[in-house]
Amino acid sequence: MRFDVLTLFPEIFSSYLGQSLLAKAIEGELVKVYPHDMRKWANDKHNRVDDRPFGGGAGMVIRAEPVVECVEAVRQEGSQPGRLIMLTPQGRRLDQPLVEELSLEPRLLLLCGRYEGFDQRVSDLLQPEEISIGDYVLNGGEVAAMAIIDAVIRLIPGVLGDETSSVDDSFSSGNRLLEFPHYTRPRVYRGLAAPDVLLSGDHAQIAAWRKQQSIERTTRRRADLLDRNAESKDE
Ligand code: 6GU
Repeated sequence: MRFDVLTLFPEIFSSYLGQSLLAKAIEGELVKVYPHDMRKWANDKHNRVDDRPFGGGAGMVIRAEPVVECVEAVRQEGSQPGRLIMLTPQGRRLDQPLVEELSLEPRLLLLCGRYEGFDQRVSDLLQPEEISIGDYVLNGGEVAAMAIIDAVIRLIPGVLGDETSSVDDSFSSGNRLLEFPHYTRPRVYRGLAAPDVLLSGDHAQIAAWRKQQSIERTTRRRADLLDRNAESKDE
């Protein structure tokens, strides 16, 4: 799978890309991530990527030209145009079903904004899909782009060490419950014992205990997920 990240701060991605899980996937050619500096496409006489908003007001607006030209040039590079995503707090909220859908794509182009946002004509001309990672405001789309890459690549077969380890994930379409608690050695730590059932060797009992813990946790912390499960079963 190929990711092209269009940004004004490509260096933000370098330490993330060197991180072990991702580095291995990149080395094995399962995943390719290419940051592109949109500043290179700012071809007016001052090489400006941003400018003051028409109509006045605080902050700066990213000019349409470097963004549109950069997207067009980067699209030419690959064998397919890819799915174009703009990271913006105004977008559709990212969730695990959307992550699963994105993981089936051969190529994603992630457009990261800064400042007050893009000139509206970027959206008018390119018609990107707009995605947000939650109801809070980040200084730019870069952290959101990394969240998407991180969530998507762990679903690509061969990227996670254990092929099945994303199947039990909270929020995946097969499991809309929060994960159950995990324990490892020692059996007793500072007077706190791991539950006996986990050491019983009885796999049916263990599965039942985990399911019950998941339901309890979800009820206490995220009752909204149970409502959503009920809705999706009604469909
Ligand atoms: Cl995608 N961008 C910005 N700037 N803030 C956000 C976001 C994206 N998602 C949540 N907050």
